[in-house]
Amino acid sequence: MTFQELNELYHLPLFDLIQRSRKVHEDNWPAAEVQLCTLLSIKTGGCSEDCSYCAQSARYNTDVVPERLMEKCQIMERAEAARKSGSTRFCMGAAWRGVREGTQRFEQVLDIVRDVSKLGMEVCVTLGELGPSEAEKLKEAGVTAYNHNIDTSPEHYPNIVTTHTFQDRLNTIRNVQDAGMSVCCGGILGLGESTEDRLKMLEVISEFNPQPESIPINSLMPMPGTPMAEEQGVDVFDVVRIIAITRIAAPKAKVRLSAGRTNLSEEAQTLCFFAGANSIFYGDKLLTAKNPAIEKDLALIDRLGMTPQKPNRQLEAPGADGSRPAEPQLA
Ligand code: SAM
Ligand code: DTB
Ligand code: SF4
Repeated sequence: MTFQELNELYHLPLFDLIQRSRKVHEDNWPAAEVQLCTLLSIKTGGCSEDCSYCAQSARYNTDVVPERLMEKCQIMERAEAARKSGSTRFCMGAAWRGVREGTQRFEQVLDIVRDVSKLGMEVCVTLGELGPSEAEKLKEAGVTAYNHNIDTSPEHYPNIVTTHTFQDRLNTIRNVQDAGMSVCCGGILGLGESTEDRLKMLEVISEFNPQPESIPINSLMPMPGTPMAEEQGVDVFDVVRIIAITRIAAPKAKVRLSAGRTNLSEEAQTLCFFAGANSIFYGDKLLTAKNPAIEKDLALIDRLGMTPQKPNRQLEAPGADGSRPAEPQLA
């Protein structure tokens, strides 16, 4: 969708916008389903990058204690527990700039993915930058989706990160798509961006070809010690609006209400589901930050008469028609 179309949606009265997004949701998804995804930080902290929102960057003095890559047996325990608790997607995150073929750590990750993928859940990883061969190897090992967020607009990106570029992010996404993995790509609200930046981010994401299989919408969780520590929270109705617009712009993508749910009331989360969100991170921890308790989430889902979504390991990217999509490029 173009910026202009997104901007028109943004300026609709909230009820009109939600009415539209609800219709798109109902035409494309079972109305009351929510996907439960478990996150695990398999390599925490000590990252070389300077993403100014991130507690895991080695450049800032945060509460995060850097750790080595977790042992496979521990990861398997966590993955099995996630499956038992009803999760259908297991997402492993590493605080790395990226991974390179031939390195020991990449081989270790491939080995972990091979075993986790035997559990039958969707397997998502987020390891930073990938080249074409790394993407192919991950796909072969059993990764179903790769998470790589663009986080904000191309224009605002250099104010947030200086150690890699927005185009670097797009290149990785291209490599993931070419290797046949689904793309999970979204962003963060609350990085000091304007509404225009938020809509420009959605313009880029919705114009990927194929569109992402899932779009995480994070709200900044201000991390002590980072340059974003004092940022103001995002207005709840802005979160709802962005979710509704994302649903309209990418009808077949899962829209994931991601970081920041601990700051949203149950009523606000309900409005987000009504506006088009159909996936959450589930489990009391995100990567380093807090998330609502499992029992609370299950109780809310039950009270709303919603049901957890079944896993879909095929994960055809929305609109994939077999043709080679256009290169994502900065305008
Ligand atoms: N290093 C990899 C990368 O940058 O893609 C993977 C991990 S990184 C922590 C994954 C995503 O988490 C970021 O792109 C960002 O959207 C989100 N994130 C990180 N810190 C956050 C925070 N404090 N608040 C909200 N979202 C955050
Ligand atoms: C995404 O978009 N959000 C998740 C996942 N992808 C990897 C991460 C949220 C991280 C929140 C801050 C933290 O836990 O440190
Ligand atoms: Fe590193 Fe990813 Fe955090 Fe950036 S967002 S500092 S790349 S872990």
